Amino acid sequence: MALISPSRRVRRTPFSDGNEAAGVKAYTVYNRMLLPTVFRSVEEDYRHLKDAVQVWDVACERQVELRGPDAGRLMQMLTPRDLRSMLPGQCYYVPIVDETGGMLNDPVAVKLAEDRWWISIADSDLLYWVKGLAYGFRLDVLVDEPDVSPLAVQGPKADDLMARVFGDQVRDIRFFRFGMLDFQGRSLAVARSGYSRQGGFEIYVEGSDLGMPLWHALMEAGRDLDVHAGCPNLIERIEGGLLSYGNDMTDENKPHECGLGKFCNTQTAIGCVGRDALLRVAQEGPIRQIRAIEIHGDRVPLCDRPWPLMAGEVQVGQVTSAAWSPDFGTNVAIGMVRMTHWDEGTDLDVVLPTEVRAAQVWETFWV
Ligand code: THG
Repeated sequence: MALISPSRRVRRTPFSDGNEAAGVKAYTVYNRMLLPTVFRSVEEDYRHLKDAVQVWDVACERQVELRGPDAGRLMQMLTPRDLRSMLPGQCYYVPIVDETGGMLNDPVAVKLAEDRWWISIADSDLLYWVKGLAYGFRLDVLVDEPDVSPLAVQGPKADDLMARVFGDQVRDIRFFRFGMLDFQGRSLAVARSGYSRQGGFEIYVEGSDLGMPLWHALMEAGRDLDVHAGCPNLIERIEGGLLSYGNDMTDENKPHECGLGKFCNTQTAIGCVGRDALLRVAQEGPIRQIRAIEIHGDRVPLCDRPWPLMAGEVQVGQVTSAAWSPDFGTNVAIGMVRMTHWDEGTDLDVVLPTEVRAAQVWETFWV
């Protein structure tokens, strides 16, 4: 593909200079912001992520901040996950749904205090929906996008690298919890989370001015750990079954179709605007669902449009993410499959742009 033309509409991040110095080879656009996709090659980046430690510019995971007495009430209006037992210091992966139960986003909610939340969004304009609800319901809450840019540290050596920069307290942070840790006299939320299965942290960098100082501190502290700039890796995230909003699901899908039923408490999530719409699917279950798909044969191309999944002449689903996995020696993929064909081991055909391939449905991902 051709290059992306730089312009004001495609926002740079506080770490873009670091990516460029590290030799970023390709970007995508996410929340109207640059997101690196390749440094050395997708496969070299994959190997290095699984063996060492990487620093990822995920500033494009923008925050929608809710501040004020009605912040908690507004947050519960957005999601069918029951938030009543969530404490400050916790992060929750939360489906966000509209009044029809359709998925608008699948962010990480960060509870800073009873009256202050961040919604760390995937790629959709959630800010306008949240502002609309706050205004329409006359809620006592401020909604905006603060100057907060997540920087992820991912890989098996992430704990060691982070301890060198933030101290040994990082080792005590539990999964999907955060602590407030000091960097250059400023207090930053540091969570054990991230868009990989290799383990690691996300630093919510508050203040763009801190971006490059923190980037350099991590790179220098990790020299002997073979730290390198990286980015969410297509192969690794498909193996791990991490979904990509806009690719693997859209507002046409209910959370249960996305395998996110475990993050829905539709009976008790009182106040969620999509609650009534979701009650039926919560009771009866979905009629199509996300599945791990193995595509036989040699390396498939990048999936930039849905690839039909066929049972003979009948379309029974689609593949929306796919990549060659060096570790599993096959093509790993994510698809949405109709109930009649979603059982483990079902043989299907997948229609690639230039050929038809044999494919197989799996109940679990490659983890
Ligand atoms: N971190 C933060 N913000 C984000 C992402 C992130 N915003 C965009 C995007 N990623 C949102 N999507 C996801 C998808 C999956 C997960 C997190 C965000 C994830 N899921 C685990 C799972 O499904 O097993 C853990 C869920 C859990 O147990 O609660 O981590 O990565 N800040």
